[in-house]
Amino acid sequence: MDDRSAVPLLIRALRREPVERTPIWIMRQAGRYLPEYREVRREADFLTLCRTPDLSAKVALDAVAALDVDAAILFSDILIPLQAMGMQVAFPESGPRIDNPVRCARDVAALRIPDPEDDLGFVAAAVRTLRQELAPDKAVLGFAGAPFTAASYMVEGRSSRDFLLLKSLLLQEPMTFHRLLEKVAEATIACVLGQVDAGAEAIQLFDSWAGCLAPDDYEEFALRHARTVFAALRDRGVPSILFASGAAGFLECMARSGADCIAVDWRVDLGEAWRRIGHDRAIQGNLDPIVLFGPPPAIARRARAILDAAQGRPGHVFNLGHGIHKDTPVDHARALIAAVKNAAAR
Ligand code: 1CP
Repeated sequence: MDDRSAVPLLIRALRREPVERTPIWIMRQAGRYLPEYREVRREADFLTLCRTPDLSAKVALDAVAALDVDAAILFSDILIPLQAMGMQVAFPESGPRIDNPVRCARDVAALRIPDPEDDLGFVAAAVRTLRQELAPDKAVLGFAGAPFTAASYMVEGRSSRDFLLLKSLLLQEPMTFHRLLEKVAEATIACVLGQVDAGAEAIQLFDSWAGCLAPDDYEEFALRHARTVFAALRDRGVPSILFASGAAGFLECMARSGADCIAVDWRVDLGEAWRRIGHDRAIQGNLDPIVLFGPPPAIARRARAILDAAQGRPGHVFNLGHGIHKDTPVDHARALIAAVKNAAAR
């Protein structure tokens, strides 16, 4: 096979094929810790960046150039599709905010299902540019929020510590809450299939806040609706990744999501997590992002420990256990990537 027709390393690993080395990418790899990103942000606010395909593709490609990771991830946000559903989303310095949160059945009924071309054409255009510009051995990753995490922003209107409004709705009006999640799942399917049609070769769903749920509630309210999305991706034959943070209490449940790969954080040992998930699924993770604030030899040692826990089994994708911190020294991120790549040569 020549280079052009080669399947990217990350995609082969997600299919659990034996690979020459463990692929690596970094959650939130395009962001404020990169000088190239800060440069672009001086000229454009965050929403403009997301809605302008050339700028979105540029910052995603800049991150790949700066780090030499094995994938570019679409530069967008999990709140962008919510805007297309009718939510008023703003991204001030203090973090994202929704000014018309969902609080009752009437609010749920008013939500629209976006059309991937009419409402999110700028996303498709960014993905197409990424696939054109990126080296063929590197993968283009699309993403969306998992329905539960997307709904958590829709109900709370911002990020939350205790998810009081969200859990109150879940407890007081479970049918309304399910209806909301069904609609978000439907919108998410439109959104990720739009990305696939534009050239995304794998899709990750971020269930960043699912760790606030008890295992039974995770199964009923988060897993059920994530499954709907993964079933739609399965029909397209596109490998999928499910990330949740703080998920040690329900890893076995995540393994039943229909995702090909489960992404875990650092609060669980990778070897143990993989046994619980089952070796018939790929696994992604799981370095604590704050380890990148330590000295490079310590970063390499901890990366090695994670590779050892994976035991060279096919299906491990190296990543952090959550998004990279905005104050991370870029050299330390590079040291991690070098350590993971060089491990294969050992
Ligand atoms: O320039 C800026 O100041 C904006 C900061 C920023 C960036 C760079 C936001 C606001 N979003 C993003 C991009 C982003 N968000 C990407 C693409 C970049 C990449 O990965 O290279 C992705 C995949 C996301 C996904 C995302 N957005 C998640 C899931 C990942 C996670 O870390 O858990 C979540 C929870 C969000 C919401 C959001 N958007 C922005 C911020 C600061 C946040 C988190 C706020 C919070 O804690 O609630």
